[in-house]
Amino acid sequence: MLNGKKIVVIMPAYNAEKTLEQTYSEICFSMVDEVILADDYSYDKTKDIAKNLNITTIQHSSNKGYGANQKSCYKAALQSGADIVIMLHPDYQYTPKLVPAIASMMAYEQYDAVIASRMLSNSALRGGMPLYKFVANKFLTAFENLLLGEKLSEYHTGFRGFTRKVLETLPLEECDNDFIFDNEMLALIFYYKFKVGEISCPTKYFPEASSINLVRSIKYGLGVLRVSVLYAFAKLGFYKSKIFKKEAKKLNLSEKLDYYYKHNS
Ligand SMILES: Nc1nc2c(ncn2[C@@H]2O[C@H](COP(=O)(O)OP(=O)(O)O)[C@@H](O)[C@H]2O)c(=O)[nH]1
Ligand SMILES: [Mg+2]
Repeated sequence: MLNGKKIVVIMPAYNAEKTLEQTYSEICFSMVDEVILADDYSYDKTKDIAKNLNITTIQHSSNKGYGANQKSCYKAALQSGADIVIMLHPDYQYTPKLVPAIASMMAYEQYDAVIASRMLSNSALRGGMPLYKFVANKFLTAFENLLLGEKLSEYHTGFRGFTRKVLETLPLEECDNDFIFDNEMLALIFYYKFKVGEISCPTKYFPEASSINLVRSIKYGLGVLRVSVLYAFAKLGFYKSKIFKKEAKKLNLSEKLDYYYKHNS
């Protein structure tokens, strides 16, 4: 709990047996109330390790993808009464020690969503990020900032936090079931005018960590270009793609009016 808010850490996991325990052991349990892991039909011992650690575990009966895995996590977190949800990859590439920093930015109501950026402190290359990923990250970030009219240091980190309101409002079920889910979610957060904060975060690339390969990275990069262009189209009123078409969910009347005026002023 922090400032009366229930803090839940979610872990979308796939073959994370080598790194899960280390990641879990560094979570600050004086603040974090619950950890929920969704196992996307791993072929290693991820789910057994999660159960031994007493982590609330959701088991997919087939491999559904990284986005689908996150959807399962967010649904479970909302059902368990989370006020703030922080996604932490179980591959130990992001330090769990920054969970409290991320949580506090939302628990004290300064931001609706927070990303832990590897690019703010210029430490990504020192942490072992491959040069091609670094250059692609810079290029895609510049492109997306331009088309969204925002100013983030990156859109591609896997360490992020959201308030309950964000998760209840976004039409996440419309989003991709694979890796582009992350980018669609951030675009939607801006589309719905939520406030996004950033903190700097070290990253480490090491053999046991999971990292998408070149082919999947290219697919992801093209997806980011597509999401950015579709965002601009939706904003300009040319064309509303599936994720931008849906009205905000679960808003009460005053919130709906607020939303309407923000989008029509
Ligand atoms: N469901 C699912 N999850 C995956 C897959 N590949 C990786 N993951 C999980 O998603 C997280 C992010 O993927 P990762 O490969 O680490 O990406 P990167 O480090 O951001 O390049 C990891 O911590 C994995 O547990 C996959 O094919 N399916
Ligand atoms: Mg990784």
